[in-house]
Amino acid sequence: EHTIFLKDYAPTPYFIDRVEMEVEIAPEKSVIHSLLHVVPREGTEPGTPLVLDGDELLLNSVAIDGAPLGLLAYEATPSSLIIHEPPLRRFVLETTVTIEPEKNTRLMGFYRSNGTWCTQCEPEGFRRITYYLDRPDNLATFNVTMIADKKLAPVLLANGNPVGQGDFEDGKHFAVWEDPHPKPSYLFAMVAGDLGSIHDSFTTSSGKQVALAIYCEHGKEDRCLYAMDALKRSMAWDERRFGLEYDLDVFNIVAVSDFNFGAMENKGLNIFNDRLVFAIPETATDADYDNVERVIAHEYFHNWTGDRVTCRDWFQLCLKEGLTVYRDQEFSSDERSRPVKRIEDVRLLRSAQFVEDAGPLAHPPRPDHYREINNFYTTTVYEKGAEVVRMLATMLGEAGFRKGMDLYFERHDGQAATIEDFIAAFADANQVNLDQFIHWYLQAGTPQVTVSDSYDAASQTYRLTLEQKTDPTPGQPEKQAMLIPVKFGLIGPNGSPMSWSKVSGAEVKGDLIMFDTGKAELTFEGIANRPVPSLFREFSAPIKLTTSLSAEDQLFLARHDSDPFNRWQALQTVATGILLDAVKAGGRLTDEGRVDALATALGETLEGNSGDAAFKALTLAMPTEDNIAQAIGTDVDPQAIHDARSALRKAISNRLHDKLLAVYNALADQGPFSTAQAATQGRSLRNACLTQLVAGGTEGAYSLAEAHYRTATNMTDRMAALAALVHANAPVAQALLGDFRTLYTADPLVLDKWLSLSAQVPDEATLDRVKAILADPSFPRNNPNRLRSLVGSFANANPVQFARPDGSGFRFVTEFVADVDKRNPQVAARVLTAFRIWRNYEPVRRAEAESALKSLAESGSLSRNTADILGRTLA
Ligand code: BAL
Ligand code: ZN
Repeated sequence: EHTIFLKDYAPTPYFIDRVEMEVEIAPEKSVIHSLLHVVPREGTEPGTPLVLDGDELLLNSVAIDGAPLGLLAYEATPSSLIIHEPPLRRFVLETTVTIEPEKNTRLMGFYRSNGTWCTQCEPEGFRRITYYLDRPDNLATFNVTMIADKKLAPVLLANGNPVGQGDFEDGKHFAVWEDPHPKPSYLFAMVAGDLGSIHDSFTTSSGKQVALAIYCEHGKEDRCLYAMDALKRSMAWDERRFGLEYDLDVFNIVAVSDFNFGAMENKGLNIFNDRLVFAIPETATDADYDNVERVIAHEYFHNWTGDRVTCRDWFQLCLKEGLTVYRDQEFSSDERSRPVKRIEDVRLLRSAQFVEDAGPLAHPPRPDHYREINNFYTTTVYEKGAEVVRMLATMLGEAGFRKGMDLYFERHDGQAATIEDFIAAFADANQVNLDQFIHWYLQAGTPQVTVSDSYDAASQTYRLTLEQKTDPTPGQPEKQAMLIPVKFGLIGPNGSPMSWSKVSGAEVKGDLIMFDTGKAELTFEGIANRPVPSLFREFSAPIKLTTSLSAEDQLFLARHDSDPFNRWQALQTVATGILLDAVKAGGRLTDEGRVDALATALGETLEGNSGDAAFKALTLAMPTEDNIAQAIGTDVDPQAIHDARSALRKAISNRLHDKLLAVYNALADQGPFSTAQAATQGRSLRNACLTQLVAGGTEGAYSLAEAHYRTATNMTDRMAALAALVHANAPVAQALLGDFRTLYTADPLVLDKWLSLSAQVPDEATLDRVKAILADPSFPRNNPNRLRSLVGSFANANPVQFARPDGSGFRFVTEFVADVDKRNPQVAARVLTAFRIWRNYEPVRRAEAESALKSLAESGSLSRNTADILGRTLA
């Protein structure tokens, strides 16, 4: 039912190349008057109807070239406006509709957030504003006149450049915006409201002045300064790295408090969830600052990868998203520590995308069918999409990658393109064949690479055998071998790199093995001693690696590998081995010797010079409970995992106590707050030491953390202490949570941190506390950030309480989904994805999860969003 297939793609018989809109904004009702300049496509037969999309629109009038249409000439259905026999020449279709932004709780189309009128049109929201060809392959220029009460909405913004404004006598005023760049409707935006703002400017490399502004609720202007700084750095970076300049006179950003996405790249008018704009030390953590910088950059970079070159259809979503995530990752890497950024990105990939790829919601970065496109704004499209682009860059090198990007823009600027177009640009610019590579876009599932090796001293040869296999995923029982770039090195006994006289068995280009078959057996000649291989340096491909390396070899890599990612990875691998054995033993550590060896290596990293402070902080973080669950695969018992991980962290804490405390104390004097790298890294290492000390579970550590919380002068330190105590379920945690709530009641974004931590307490009482918070009449039931912070955190970040063996955690979440679905299907469907792991649980929890999901299915009419996720989850 209602499945859309890529193979059915066809251009529309008519297209719209110019839109003139007049929007009268008023409380309760807004009226949209649209002039659509329609052109029949060549070959369109006479009598072919023009079918426009519409959703929850009240149609007032329809005319063609100024002449009203008779009732028989058109038909308005709940989802469309059909013009039965339009002229077979260029004409202007004129419609007037009424909409009710105040009643729009889906937050799709034109809605009101905290008094401000704003839009969200991607992917299919524009049809909730006016009848239109609401699909990404229709590109038009837009002229928008906005009219509103000047007191209620002194600020009137739309896409493009401001070209007119004025006052009316009745207290209303107007503004006219012209966007000269043809764009699809999903990039349309309008904002009207009484907003504060900050202003700045940027001069492009060709000398053009761009006026920059960020708008927000009055009184929060100072919280936007960091975002403005990030914007200017992003603009400069895109010129430096890709030669891409901005192309309008103004660039506006608006922060709103009710928003389904993180942010939206509307042409010249980015609209943001305020949590990704606001950052001051008192309310934002360093992680929040990073996120603001990353998303400001991401949306800005879309101006070229998304807006100037857009997607032909929604199947191509990762054409703009994967590429733009890759670009924002590179920006952050250039601005900060590259190895640290890479480790953080891989952690996210593994904890979110690998899980998605291993479950019922698995899909390729470019899917070939969907029921509800909103459900494809996934970590696979975004993060795996970025990994695929990264592999291209790894194989082609920075110069080759740039050549491909340049050709892509040369060929497709102003067009709606496909993944094939994108890959062709890289293949043609570099004269390489990427036919096999494109399978990364078409095939779901995480390839598993298994490696074994042997060394023959007599012939001085070293053999490396690689095998790849990808498990079946929904709709894809058979998998092809992928082209996997393996960045590698061989390390000799003294820790230095080894070279070879000859290699055979697979194509090796410099430090890259092009592994493109099911199995490859490489032979390296001229190897004087047994080497330890370092494979997938920088995590050169999004795969799961199994090697036959011993814990000793891994610890050798942790000490000697020149690649920081693999030094970190080696420690994680050793820890994972210990944890898997501990889970088997019901949550107890079984091999104290290996724990000692791991602790020693961690201690060396902590005290040594082999990485910056943030790198050291990352090495101290043990694999997450989700990581362990994933490594186990089936019959998962989250309680045993939790116990095993707690035991390992405690053991490490005890063994490293003095070192951790010494580093903690040495970093005590932080000076005034700064976002400079040395300062943020210092905080991150100091807080990682504190967290690790708290994991030891001693009164002393709890007191230290409580003092850290109480004396903190910034949110990073305050949250770090509170989170450490919450995750340890320390007795003082509840009192401090209460204190935190009292301190920040008036600040919704900080309250989100409280909601999230309250939901993460690993304690039986948490579920009842979460229910009580949600039932409080003052809880903002329609704000996506609040709902996600509370229930999203419970479902995704409290594995033991979500998966309570009595099923009450599951039922709480499915009942929540059923309720929220009535108002905001996107939020409901997103929370429901927490069940994508349900089949991996041991039988008791599995049965409870299934029963909760089945009750949801029987609970009545669900939105298409939620029904789609539920159907696939249960399939
Ligand atoms: N396009 C939706 C928000 C983003 O990915 O930038
Ligand atoms: Zn994006």
